[in-house]
Amino acid sequence: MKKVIVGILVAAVWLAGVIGYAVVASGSNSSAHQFTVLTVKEDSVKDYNTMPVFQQLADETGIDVEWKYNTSAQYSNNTDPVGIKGIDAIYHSGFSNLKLYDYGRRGRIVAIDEYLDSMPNFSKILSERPDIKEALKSPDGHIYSLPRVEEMGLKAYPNILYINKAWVKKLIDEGNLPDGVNLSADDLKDGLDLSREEFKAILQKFNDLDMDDDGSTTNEVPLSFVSSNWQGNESDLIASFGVPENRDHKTIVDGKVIFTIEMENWFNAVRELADWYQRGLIRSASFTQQENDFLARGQDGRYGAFYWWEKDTVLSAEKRDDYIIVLPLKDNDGNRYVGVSNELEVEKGECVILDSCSDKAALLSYFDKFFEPEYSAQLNYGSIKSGAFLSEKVDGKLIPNDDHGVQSADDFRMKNAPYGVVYLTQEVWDTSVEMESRAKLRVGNLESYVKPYTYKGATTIPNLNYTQDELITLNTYESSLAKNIASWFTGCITGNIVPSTESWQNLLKTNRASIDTVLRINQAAYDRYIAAIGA
Ligand SMILES: [Ca+2]
Repeated sequence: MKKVIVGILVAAVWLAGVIGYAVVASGSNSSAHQFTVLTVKEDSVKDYNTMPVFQQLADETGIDVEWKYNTSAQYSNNTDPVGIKGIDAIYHSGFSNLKLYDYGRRGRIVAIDEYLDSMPNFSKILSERPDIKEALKSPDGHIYSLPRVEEMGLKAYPNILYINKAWVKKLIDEGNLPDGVNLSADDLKDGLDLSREEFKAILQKFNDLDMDDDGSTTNEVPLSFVSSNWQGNESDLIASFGVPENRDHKTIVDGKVIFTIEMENWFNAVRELADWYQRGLIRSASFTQQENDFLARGQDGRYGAFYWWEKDTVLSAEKRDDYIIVLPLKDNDGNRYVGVSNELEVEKGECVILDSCSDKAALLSYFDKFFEPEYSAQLNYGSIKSGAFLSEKVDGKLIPNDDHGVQSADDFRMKNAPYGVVYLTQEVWDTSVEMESRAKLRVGNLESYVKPYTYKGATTIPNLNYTQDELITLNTYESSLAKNIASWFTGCITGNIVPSTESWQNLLKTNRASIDTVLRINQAAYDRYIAAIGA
């Protein structure tokens, strides 16, 4: 008996030792491999700390990250987020080129290129993609942030024109088509071919008649968009005048950086849109509303036509079939044009590591996993375990699950996907992750109805790598120039400024120094970029 008790005691002491050791081991482990990361997140998005994708990352890497949150409003109120105590990194930092460089050269954020030994995935990307490497460099040649790369070939073309087919059908049926417009019911399918003049005449009917038969002719919105928004803006309506327009009014044509506002056709477009506004075809709401207002107002099929990427988010389920895609509007010579946006598929300031981080290599080895297809997919769409993808792969590819019951695919994704640092390229779509069906639909629509009409020689301005002086100069000129253009543009269309040639010339004259300086710096940086990537 005594022996047994001694045995138990020995075992207990031994066990206590093991447990004690284990506690100490995991304790020291966690002090080395536990990090706190601040992320910018709205309350509607789920807690990252309980998301399965982050649990999977913790299991695989042995690195434990505790996520802390700022809403975007809180975050933007903080003028020095890098100074926040007790954090090792900032996710969704959104730092501009100038901010990255400023923090980087003062040693407050980490030069990530010095830790590539701990980052096999990121190293591979930099060696395979010189354009991405070039895009990420700061003026001193260092890389101070981790990027988001999502390549679908979509972002350069953020506007598709949709028209209310049911209303056009009603015009046909009731003999109310405008003079000179010849359409039959058979024409009313995706790819409707209209000149800008025909489109304008149809919008006039939408404005004048009671299209929805509710007894009022005042509640129809002939054409809607979200002015200067990144998608669904008025740029391609202006492009129809033969202008490579985008919301920055700045693009590259045949290797030359230009401002569209200097083109006579741009001024002609502004003058014509002022007329559309006077006639009630476009309304003041298009210049004041935000995305959410625009989407809410479109649900019941009140828009005669609108610009957006896809119609499903704009319309309630029962109204979607009422709308079809219109080809880019023909000008008087029968030509069609669309511009290319400067929305980039490589976004720079997604994540920065603070100098105060105690084990930079370990934290960067954790973030390096984000670039792997299976993690990138889950970060971008939601965790496999929460149902963002089907449980079985097909031909080695993750298959998105589009069915979330009563919840829309958009809603599900907004709540379940942290976004941020991802690497999703054509190779990934080909081999590892099936593109969402709505993304495939967008790609197909753009290929068929938009891209073939790109203004000749127009290309997106890539992520340019500026010198310190250039960054400071751009910072001085760019935002005031953008404000001046926007207020003149909106003022002319909405009737607060008379869109005379003199007024336009005066806009160019008063902003001449800014225009020339911005163009000169952009061109120099673009020329260096082309030389660096060997294009
Ligand atoms: Ca009505």
